[in-house]
Amino acid sequence: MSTQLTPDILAVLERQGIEVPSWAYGNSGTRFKVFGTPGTPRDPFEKISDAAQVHRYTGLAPVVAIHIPWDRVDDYDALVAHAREQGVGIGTVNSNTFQDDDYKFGALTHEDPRVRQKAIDHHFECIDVMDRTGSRDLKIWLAEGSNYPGQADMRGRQDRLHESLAKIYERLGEDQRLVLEYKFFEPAFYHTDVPDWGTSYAQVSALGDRAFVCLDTGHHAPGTNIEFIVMQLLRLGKLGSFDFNSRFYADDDLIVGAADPFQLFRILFEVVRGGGLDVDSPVAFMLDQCHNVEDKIPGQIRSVLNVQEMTARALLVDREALRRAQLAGDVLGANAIFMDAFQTDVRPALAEWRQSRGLPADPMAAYLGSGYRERIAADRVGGTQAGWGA
Ligand code: RM4
Ligand code: MN
Repeated sequence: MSTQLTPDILAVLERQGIEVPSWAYGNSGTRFKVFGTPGTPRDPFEKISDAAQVHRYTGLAPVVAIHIPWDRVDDYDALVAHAREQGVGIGTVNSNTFQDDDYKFGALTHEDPRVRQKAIDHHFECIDVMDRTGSRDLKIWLAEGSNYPGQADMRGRQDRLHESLAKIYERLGEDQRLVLEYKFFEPAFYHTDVPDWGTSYAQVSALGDRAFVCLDTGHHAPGTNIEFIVMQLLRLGKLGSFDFNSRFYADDDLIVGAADPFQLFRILFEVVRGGGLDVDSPVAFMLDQCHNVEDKIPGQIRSVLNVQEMTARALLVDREALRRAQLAGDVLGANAIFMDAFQTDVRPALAEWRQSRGLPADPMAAYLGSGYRERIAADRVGGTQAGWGA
């Protein structure tokens, strides 16, 4: 076994689990066109079967996040049993208040108490689902804001958001958590009610210890130093989860580590530095991606491997040497230590380690050779658009 990955590093990698999103397996697209893929899942059960393939070949994706109502089923016990049979579990439950006419001018922030209550009730339904699936986290992303200056009372909306979130939070069980995701724009183009980590932090801090921030890597203005936010939230004990993806322009939801591998490295270095991979870490690592033109299961396999590879590289940083260089004011020396780890190819060592644990050295090739893709293409006719159209 190569000595590059020390037992300490392997111990961290061993317990790494990345939650995959059920919606990544359905057809998705842009507002211009949604391209169909042969074998697209027709229901939440089939989405879970597909997600389980990712875990089967990588050992990295033991949990599937679901989205309500997209993944609403009559029998959640059956969904849990199905997931278990496939070797995975059900993780974070995501709420959805962005596809109902009533929510045109807001949901949890709406001026009308009836609409607010409807949105709160939807979250109560999500908590009921969590009780059935044994999920820990309720993740809330809000599509709320306004398009024109003067259109909305931004201050009043912040107050109503707090009141609505407090009602939802109160309903959570002792072992359950609320994570609030921010996004700087879209679908609203002038103001957004939870645009940044500071707003999310202010809102969750006002709720209590079991409320955290969710950081979606695609939800910042270009040029934002995301690893600084990671550092700060870990420092404050309020980083609850990541939605990993990558972007060139806006919220592109591309494969994590594809657009900017170095940024992923910098983020994961701060995760390591801040204890985000420790045994008792509160951080859930999730993907939030859409595979519009590439095959979905291979897209997810690529994604979890990207996270694993970059985690390994982040763990390779010689932090003691780095600290010495920092204290000595050795600017280029410190930077060189950092870059050395980033430039290290860990793929052969990871393949070897994977094999030693009974996993395929090359998960992508193993999946492509398994015949699963051909089987679902033949078996499933009339797949649904498992995301945006549902
Ligand atoms: C949003 C946000 C959420 C995800 C939806 C599908 O932009 O990132 O996390 O649930 O998309
Ligand atoms: Mn997200």
